[in-house]
Amino acid sequence: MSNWDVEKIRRDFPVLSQKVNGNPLVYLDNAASSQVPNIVIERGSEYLKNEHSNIHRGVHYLSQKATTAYEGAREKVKRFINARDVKECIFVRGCTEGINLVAYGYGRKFVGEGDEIIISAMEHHANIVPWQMLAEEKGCVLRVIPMNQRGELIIDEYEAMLNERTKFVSIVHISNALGTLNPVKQMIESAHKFGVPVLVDAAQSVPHSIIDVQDLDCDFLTFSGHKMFAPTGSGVLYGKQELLETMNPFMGGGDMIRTVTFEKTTYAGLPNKFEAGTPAIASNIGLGAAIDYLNSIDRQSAIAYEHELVEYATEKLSAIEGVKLIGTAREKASVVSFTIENVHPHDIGTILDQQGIAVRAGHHCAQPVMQFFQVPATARASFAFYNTREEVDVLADAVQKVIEVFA
Ligand code: C6P
Repeated sequence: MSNWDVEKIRRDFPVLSQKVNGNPLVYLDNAASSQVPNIVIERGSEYLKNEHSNIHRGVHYLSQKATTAYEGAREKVKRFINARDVKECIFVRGCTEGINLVAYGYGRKFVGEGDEIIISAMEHHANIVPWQMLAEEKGCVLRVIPMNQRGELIIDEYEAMLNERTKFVSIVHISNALGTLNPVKQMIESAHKFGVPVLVDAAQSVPHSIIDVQDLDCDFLTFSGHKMFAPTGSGVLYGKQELLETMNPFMGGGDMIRTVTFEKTTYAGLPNKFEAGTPAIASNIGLGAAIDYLNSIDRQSAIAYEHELVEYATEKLSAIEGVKLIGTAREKASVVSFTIENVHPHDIGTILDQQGIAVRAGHHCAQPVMQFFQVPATARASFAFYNTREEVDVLADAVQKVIEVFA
C-alpha cells in the first residue's frame, strides 16, 4: 500500500471514532454522503456563533461578514475546479438542483420538438428525470448511450448517435451504482464537433479525482457538497459564462433581480441571476472549508490510496463464493457494488449494520442500471481516503457470515 497516513487523516473526522451496535463504525457509504472533517465543523459553527446573518442585503457588520465568507467560498470553488471566473460558479443545493437548473434554463429555451438529448445507460435519476420532463413538454427525444456487461459505455455507439438534431449531452463522470469512470473529456470533444454543449454530472468524481473544467472543456458541471466532505445543502453548478448569460433564470425571487415593477423585471448579472432567495449560507461556507481541507492534503496520494482500497475490496469480495460484483469496468473509482446469491441486498445491509458496517443497499437511484443487470438492487460499499484495509477485511468477513446465515 502507498505510504498514505490514514490514521492521521482519520483523526480529522470525529464521526469515525464511534461505535455502532457495539462495534467500531466502518463507514462505507461515502457515495451517498461522505463525512465531515473538523475544519468544516468548526467553520460552520464559527459562522453560526459569530457571523450568522443574511447575505448581499445588509449594510450592517454581520451581513457584511457573512457576505464576505460566502463570496470567499465561491472564490475557493472557482480555483478548485479552475473556472475562468466566479460568475461561472452558481451555488445550488446539490447536483440534482444543478441538472434541473440547466434542463429548465437552457433546455426550455433552446431545445424543441424533434431535437435529441443524449444521456447514458448508467445515469442517476437526477440525470434522467429532468430531461424526460423536458422531453414530455417539448416533444424532444431522449437517446441513451448503451453499456456493456462490465458497465462501460459503448463509446462508438455514442459517436454514432451524435448528429445535427442533437442539442444537448448530459453524462455522468463516475457512476454511483457501478463506479465506472467515463471518458468524459473525449465525449465532450466529440459533442463539440457538432456544436453540442455537454453537462458533466460530477457528483461522484469531484471527491475522487481532480477536476479542471477548462481542461475538460465541459459546458456545465455540477456536484454536491455532502459527497465531498461538506454539509448537505451545499453544491455547485459550473457553467460557461456565455451559456449562462443566454439562459433563462430557474427561480424568481429576491437577490436575482436588478429592478422589479409590476410591468417588468430585469435580472441581476451572474451568478446572482440563478440564486433566488436566501441560499444555504452556512453550508456553502462549509463547502469552502471542505475545499481548504482537500487543498491541505496530498490529493494525488489520496486518490491512489482509494484506488488501492477499491482493488483490494474487489479482490477480497470476488474471492467469496456466492458474491457477484456488479460493475467491473476497467476504469473505476470508489464504488464496489455486489449481490449475494439468494440474499436480498436489503438483508445484506441490515446484517452488516448490526456489525457496525454502513453500506447502501438498494437501487442507488439508478433503476435502469438495476434493470440492465437484472437485479432488484445491490449492496454497495463506497470508499473514501479515510477508510482502511482492515475495514475491507471486516467487510469481507461480515459478507462471509451473511452467506453462512442464509446457507
Ligand atoms: N447519489 C448515492 O447514494 P444529490 O442528491 O442532488 O446530492 O445528488 C444526486 C446525484 C446525482 N448524480 C450522481 C452520480 C449521484 O451519485 C447522486 C447522488 C447518492 O449514490 C444518493 S442517491
